[in-house]
Amino acid sequence: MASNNFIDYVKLTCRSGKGGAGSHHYFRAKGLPNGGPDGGDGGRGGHIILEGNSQLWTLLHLQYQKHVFAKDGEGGGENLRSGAQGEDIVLQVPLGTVARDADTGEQILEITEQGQRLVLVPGGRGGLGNDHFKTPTNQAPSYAQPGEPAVEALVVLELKLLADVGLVGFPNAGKSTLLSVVSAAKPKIADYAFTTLTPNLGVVAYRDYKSFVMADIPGIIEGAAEGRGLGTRFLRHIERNSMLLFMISCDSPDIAAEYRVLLGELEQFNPELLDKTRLLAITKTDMLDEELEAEMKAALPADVPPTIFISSLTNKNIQPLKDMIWRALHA
Ligand SMILES: Nc1nc2c(ncn2[C@@H]2O[C@H](COP(=O)(O)OP(=O)(O)OP(=O)(O)O)[C@@H](O)[C@H]2O)c(=O)[nH]1
Ligand SMILES: [Mg+2]
Repeated sequence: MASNNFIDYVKLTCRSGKGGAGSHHYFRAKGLPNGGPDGGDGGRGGHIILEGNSQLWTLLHLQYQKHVFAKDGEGGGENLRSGAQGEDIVLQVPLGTVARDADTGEQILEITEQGQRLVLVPGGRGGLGNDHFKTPTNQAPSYAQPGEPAVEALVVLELKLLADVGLVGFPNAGKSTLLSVVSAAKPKIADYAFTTLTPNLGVVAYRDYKSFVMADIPGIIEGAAEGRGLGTRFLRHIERNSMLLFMISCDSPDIAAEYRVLLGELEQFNPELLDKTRLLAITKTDMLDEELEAEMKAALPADVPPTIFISSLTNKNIQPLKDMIWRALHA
């Protein structure tokens, strides 16, 4: 099976660093056997930090990093020397990453901006050395604080909005071909059903340095909700897309019927998918002459979404399609 470059969910076992202990040392020098307390503070344990990186689009790079352990802080020393801080771990994540407690599902934080750094799991604070505890009546406290313990957490990272537009269509409709034409993505393309086995993502450059993200998913067939074909599991990948582009080949025997089958399968998977804005692209129209295309346009029923006739092969109407998508995304 093709490797999956579409990781939008990872579970990490995290442990921050424990705080270093405060020292309970006494100053000693020749001729001064009973000096005052001079124990330094312990260093803070390492945090686990998330940092927003706008160059990342998935959580793929964290897929195999199941354990994330930061370093402990060092203990305080004599002569008021503070212990070194445990090194923080900084994980780069795409914008739109949400971190949740894996057990309760509660949201811990969300990364929304480039360079934004938030502490996911705080390191334990270092303990205070005995110097802090001297009082008028006790000039030689033997007490120093221990460091705070490390924090362990099972954390889920999820991408909230992975792509702006999801492609929906029967196998062979030309979904992957469109993605390969409008983005730098190189999905597998072939003239048999179920070429795409796992979703592909592409960044579509739009006029004046703008962009949107397109998700190409496996083809859907009638009965997919009951497990036919590749089933509908992968539809979860388009649940968070802002809009859906339906794609139907112009050689479909019945465009309206094909559209209704797709809609029905989506609805069975999750009725909320039908709340999204829909557009329809009739594909491979390089195979049509003008007369036939006009006839097909006229025959489209009123209940299909706004429709455009495209060809990825000849680039026909690809820019107008991008314009339609952009307008739908920013309506
Ligand atoms: N003539 C013509 N053929 C096209 C066009 N777009 C795609 N095709 C062909 O249609 C076949 C299927 O294309 P894919 O992009 O793999 O289709 P898909 O929808 O991704 O299919 P699955 O991954 O199986 O769901 C390939 O042989 C493509 O070369 C087009 O605009 N014109
Ligand atoms: Mg495909």
